[in-house]
Order: sequence, then C-alpha cells, then structure tokens
Amino acid sequence: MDTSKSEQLFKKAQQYMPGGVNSPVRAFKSVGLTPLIIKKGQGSKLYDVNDNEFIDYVCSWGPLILGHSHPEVIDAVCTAAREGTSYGACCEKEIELAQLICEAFPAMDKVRLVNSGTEAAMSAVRLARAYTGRDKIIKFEGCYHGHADSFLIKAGSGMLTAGVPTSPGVPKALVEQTLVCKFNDLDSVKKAFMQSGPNIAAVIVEPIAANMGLITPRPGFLEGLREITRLYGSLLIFDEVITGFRVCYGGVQTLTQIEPDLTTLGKIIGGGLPVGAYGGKREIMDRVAPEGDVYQAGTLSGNPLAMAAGITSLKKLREPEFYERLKGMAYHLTDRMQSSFKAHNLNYSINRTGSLFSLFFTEQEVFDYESVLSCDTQKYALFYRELLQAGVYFPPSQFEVCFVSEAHSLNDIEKTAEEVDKVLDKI
Ligand code: KE4
Repeated sequence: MDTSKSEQLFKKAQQYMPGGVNSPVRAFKSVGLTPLIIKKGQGSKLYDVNDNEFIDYVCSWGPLILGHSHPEVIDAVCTAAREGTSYGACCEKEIELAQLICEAFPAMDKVRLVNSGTEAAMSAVRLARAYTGRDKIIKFEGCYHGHADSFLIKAGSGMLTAGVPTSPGVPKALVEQTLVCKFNDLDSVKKAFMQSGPNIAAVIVEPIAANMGLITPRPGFLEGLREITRLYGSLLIFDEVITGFRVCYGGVQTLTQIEPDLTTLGKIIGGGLPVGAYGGKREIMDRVAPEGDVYQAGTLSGNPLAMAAGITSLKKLREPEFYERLKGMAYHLTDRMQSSFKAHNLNYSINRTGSLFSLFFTEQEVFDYESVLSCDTQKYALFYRELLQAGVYFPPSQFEVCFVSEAHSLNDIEKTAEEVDKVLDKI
C-alpha cells in the first residue's frame, strides 16, 4: 500500500506540532507506524492522501455514529453556516439541543453545553466540589475523563497507550485530591470511603469503561457506587462521553435505571463538531454561574454550527430500531471474529456491548485494569498493521474501542471478518 504522501506530510507536521499530531493517541506510536493523513471521510470509509480506502472502526473516537459526512448533518451545518458560525450570544439551536438532551436523560433537569468532554468532566468535578464543600474525588484505574489535571492519574486512553498513566506537570497538591480505585472492585471503593469518606466530593466513573478497551461493569458494581456515594453524601458522576447516545437513546443510566447526580456527555451530541455537556438535578445545576456561584464559561459554547450538527444527529438516532440494527451489525462481526480466533486456536477475548467492541490479545478474561495490562500489545500492533494493509482501520491502540456506525454495510462487515481471518493466518 502506497502511503508515501502521508509520510511526507507527517514529516512536515512534526515540524510544527508536538509529535506531529493534535492528540497523542493519533500518533500511531504503539502500533509502530507513521500515521495516515486523512483526506476524506464518507459513510463507513476513510480515504488517506494516497487515496487508499479504509473501513473505519474509529469513527472519530465515537462521535460519528451516523458515519462520515452524513448528508443531513452536512446540509444542517451548511445551512447554519450561512447564518453565521458563532454569535457569542444565545441562540435557538442551543435551547433545542439542551432540550433534546434533557428529554433523553431523566436524571438531567438542566444541562450546560461546552466544547469537549474534558471541559464537561472538569466542570462537573468543580461543581461537585462546590456543591459538597469537599475536595477529594475518586476515579478508576484505566478510566479516562479528558486531560484536566485531576484526571491524569492512572488514566486510560492515550496515556495508557503511551505507558504513562500519570502525567508530569500535575501539582502534587492536586494529585493528593484524586483517589484511584479499581474498576469492578467495590471493596477498593469502600476502603477509600472508610479512609476519606467525609472529604470525598464525587466518584467519577465511565459506567461502561471504554478507555482501557471495553470493560462492562460487573453486576452490583454501579449499584454499589450509587449506594456508597449516597451514604457518604458524595456525588456520583457518570462520564457518558462515549456511552451517551451510543448504547441507547440515552445512556448506561437509561439501561440500568441507576441515576447519577451528574452526567457528562460529548462526541455524539456534537455530530462530529466540538460539543461537550454536563448536567444533572436542578438543585445541583443551579449552582452553576450565572444562576449560582460556580464559574464556568466558553466562547464557543452553544455555537449554532455545532448545535446544528448535534440536533440533526440526535433526531436521526430516534428512528425506530436504530440501536437494534447497529447492535446486530456489531454482533455479527464480533461473532465472526470470535470464530476466527477459535479456528486459529487463539483464546483471545472480545468484549462487546451494543455497537462497541474490543479485541484483547490476552488469554485472560478482561474485567479490570490488571487484566487489560496482561494484553500482548506487540501482537496487537502486528495484527493492526496487517489489518490496515488490508484496508481495515481499527483504533491504533489496544486500549481503545471499536465503533460500528449506521453507515457500515453488511459488505463492510463481511470484508472485515474475512480480512481478520486472513491476518490471523499470517500472525
Ligand atoms: P475530549 O476532551 O477528548 O472531547 O473528551 C475527553 C473524554 C472524556 N470522557 C471519556 C469517557 C472519553 O472517552 C474522552 C475522550 N476519549 C478519547 C478516546 N477514547 C479521545 C481521543 C483522543 O484523546 O484523541
């Protein structure tokens, strides 16, 4: 496969941007390749600057549940753009998106729109600290809530990929305010609350972890978090930046009926443009300025362009059988891959839920951070490189998840399954 143009352009990128990228996980370091420079996304496909075509399972890390350049989303963005891209003032579209989100999340009386998942999570934590008057938070090993200082401790996603789960530059005083527990291990949470309970403002959790590969909560784990936070008067924050509108027209909280105090969203609600959100019960959200005294702001928050993309996308997700169709495609593919593993006497595991899945190159059952660390990342890198050559674009990290979009056809699924089988022959 000729990727010469990507290589040339990436050299230039490295002159002007650290690592040649604007987000580390795109750097392809862990899979030992030069990143592809993408020219176009269309439906389920990505095209690089050498016009190589790939079936895309990254989908911009989750936002593109409708696939690339969905005609109705593009039309809505173009129409909005003709009326201006940002007013720095209230607009009707932000009200419409806020209403759509609150109607889809019963635990949300009110929502504040921001520009990224990081902004959403950092603002939700600030709000929880103000509301409770406490400073400490609990996060989980391998979970990722964006790059705000308080979260860069034993974090997942690009940090886990780079093997640097705790970032330099975070002041010790802040690190001490973040307690790290084990996902799917309630005892580790109980221990933290016994030690610091009265000082814990919030527990923030990805209710389905998707930044150390996909890990679903064991029965009782989320219920236990809800119970212990209530007991100690701490807030429970569900970080649904990935799972929001991905696992259903709502979130994990909709599927489990477990109501967090605050929810963070991103990705899908922006339809591919930069949007994040945090929301919850009125008595908490009314502490946010200018209603309350907890400050948070943003020049481009609620801009009409991003709102148009988000509104159009969410309305498409309300179509009957949307999520059932998506799950059907993803499960068809993962069933085929599971049988390929077996046919090659590989006891590797696949975790899946709805249109999300992860292949884990380990013989162990993967249910927490430790078991994820047993993965053979070199083997994943080899698998990745061969699959890319075959025209299938998986996430360039063992610790990210694959996404299926509405644009993925049965042909895409069959081709992917066949190419995975051939790659397993090779490696
Ligand atoms: P952003 O600031 O990247 O919009 O969102 C941060 C964030 C918050 N919470 C969860 C659960 C997330 O998954 C993310 C971001 N996800 C990663 C991929 N797993 C973004 C990809 C990247 O960093 O380039």
